[in-house]
Amino acid sequence: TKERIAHAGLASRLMSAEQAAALIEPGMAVGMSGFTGAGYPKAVPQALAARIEAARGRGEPFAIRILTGASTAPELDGALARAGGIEFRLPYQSDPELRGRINGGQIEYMDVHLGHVAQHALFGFLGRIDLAIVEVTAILPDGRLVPSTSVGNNKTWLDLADKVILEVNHRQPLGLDGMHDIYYGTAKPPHRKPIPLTHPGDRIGEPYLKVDLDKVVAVVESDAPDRIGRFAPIDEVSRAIAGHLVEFFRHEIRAGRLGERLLPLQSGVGNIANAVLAGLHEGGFRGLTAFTEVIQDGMLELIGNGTIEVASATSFSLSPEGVEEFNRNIELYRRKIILRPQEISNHAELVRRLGVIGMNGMVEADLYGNVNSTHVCGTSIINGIGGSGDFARNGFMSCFLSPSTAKNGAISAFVPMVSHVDHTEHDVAVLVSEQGLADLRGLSPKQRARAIINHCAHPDYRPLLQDYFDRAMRDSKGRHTPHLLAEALSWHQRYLETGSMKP
Ligand code: 0RQ
Repeated sequence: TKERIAHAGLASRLMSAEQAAALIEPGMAVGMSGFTGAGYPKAVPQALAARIEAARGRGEPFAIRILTGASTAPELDGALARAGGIEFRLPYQSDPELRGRINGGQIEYMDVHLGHVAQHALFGFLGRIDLAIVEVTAILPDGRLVPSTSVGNNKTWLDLADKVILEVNHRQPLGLDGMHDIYYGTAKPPHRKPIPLTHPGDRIGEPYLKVDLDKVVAVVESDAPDRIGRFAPIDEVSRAIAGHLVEFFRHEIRAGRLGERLLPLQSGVGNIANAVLAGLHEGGFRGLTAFTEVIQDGMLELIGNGTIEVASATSFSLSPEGVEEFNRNIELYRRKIILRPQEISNHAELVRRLGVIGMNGMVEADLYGNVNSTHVCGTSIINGIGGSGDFARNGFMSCFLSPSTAKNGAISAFVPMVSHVDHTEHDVAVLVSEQGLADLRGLSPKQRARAIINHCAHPDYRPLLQDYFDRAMRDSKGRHTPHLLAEALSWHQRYLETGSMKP
């Protein structure tokens, strides 16, 4: 305990998770640590869920507002959603219990660009923040905090919250000390200055988080691993998508639009992102950089084998094997990985300056290149927009990737009109499915439609899309972005009614 909590004043505020949870009141807005299942508080939220369940048992309503970095885990989102303890939640989430209640209409959920959360909190757009609950690796003798496996919005929650609860997790390796770069130079307009970062490997801040010690009302110890999931082995479809993208990068190098080392890469979450990273190694790329949000297993491998020289992110999302590998070679990874606040990892200014190549998954795209990253049939959210919009709008080039069909072919990922828009046609440069790649740069809407039908759509749906497009060209009032409005969402309606988009 002395090694992890070296500040005497804070050590004197040590208490149990139950005692700390008793400090939380109904209706509070609580900023919590956590990003893609890493670095979230593990003890206090569960104790709070028990307290909420007991209150509800007595017929007393008890729910709070929860703001995080991104997705957390069953011990936080899952436990509190199940207890009925969440009245409002932002931003990205991925817990099945929470998702079910959001889509059931019981929980208000606000989906926000991950790069916007900290500044919207600072501007006062999100209201008052009563409490921060932040996991840390250790507390130094002077009270500064060694961050955990994610940084997320922790700096902002610690700065803005009235009170702070710190969870010191003994399971997080002390070797994390020195891996973080916390930039304290962000301000409110009109007092902003350029952010002095010109390379993904630059360090522009300090390794530790700061907190006003008078605000810390509790220090709690925990000893539990992050939520760790397994990645599916790379299948044929993911391999094909990765193959098309790598071939496209080679083509761009030959055309002189990209150099041999490409530009800093951002890659999203999930199996396809992992496959693309593996594809880059097999494609012979070396000395690349990443300016991204999440370090997955694939990224560790690329750092290990020299494909990636340096990676900037805000969080880890590793499998059990990934965690073992990380702990085994933490000295190497500390030199190659920099974890930053998400307001920096996803900052429009930096993504644009560095010329980041964005590569993200999507739910569906339409004929004209609008992309839906979040909703099934326009009404049920999957996870949230995450950082995809920060990179799509501001990057050098934005690529969206998806198998051409979902649910065993019952759903086409390429539809006449998307049922929800996250990324407009203006923010989408390249679409990739296992069928091929549509390069939409410099094309008008009708030219984009032809490229998407011919290169991305599944052969089962290609004639249907072509037929829709031909009839829209004939019957649409306007011929700039031709549509048959009464029919544009009929594929989704058919899926809801019959279980398939096929007629
Ligand atoms: O559901 O498992 O129940 O079958 O969506 O789809 O194909 O496994 O793909 O894991 O890459 O996720 C868009 C969700 C894709 C993800 C999304 C169903 C499909 C399956 C998952 P099942 P896959 P992926 C940086 C960037 C937004 C955030 C982001 C995502 C499930 O990429 O959340 O980009 N992106 N962040 O069956 C109905 C369709 C569907 C569909 C797929 N057209 N209709 N269901 N599915 N397409 C990281 C962060 O920001 C943190």
